[in-house]
Amino acid sequence: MLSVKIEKELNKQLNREYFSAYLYMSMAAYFQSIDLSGFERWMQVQAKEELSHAEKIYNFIHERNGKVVLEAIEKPQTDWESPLAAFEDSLKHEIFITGCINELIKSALEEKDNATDIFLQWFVTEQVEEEANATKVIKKIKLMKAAPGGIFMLDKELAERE
Ligand code: OFO
Repeated sequence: MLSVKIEKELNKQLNREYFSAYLYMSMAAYFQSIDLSGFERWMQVQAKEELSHAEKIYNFIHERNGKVVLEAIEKPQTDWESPLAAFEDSLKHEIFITGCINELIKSALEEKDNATDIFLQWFVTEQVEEEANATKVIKKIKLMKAAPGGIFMLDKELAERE
């Protein structure tokens, strides 16, 4: 059974995961608007991953006899000055999410809620991958800055994300 505090914090994290999906769909729409369909595809796949994160938390709250409470999802930013700026924001967001997961684990340990602690370990590993994925694209954008046409090659590569 979840404590009131952990139930509340898990619901907050649930909202953040839905916001993450919303943010990445907004980035996808930005890439669509500048005709970079590979970048758009990458962000759409990312948004779907975020929905799967939300689903995991949604199910866990119920499994632990808690109540899922959906709050309003904040409006995400809608434009970026460049593909690099969008990916830098995505990395910043992932670092923020990593911090939230760490805080949640701290609370779970304070409440002696081992089940929540163990559940959240999956997210700890996932966040390493999420930060690495954004970092990889940022590095590539920076590397190809001097190469004309490089952005289109990267667009092709990002289109292949499953
Ligand atoms: Fe991007 O990992 Fe969930 O929010």
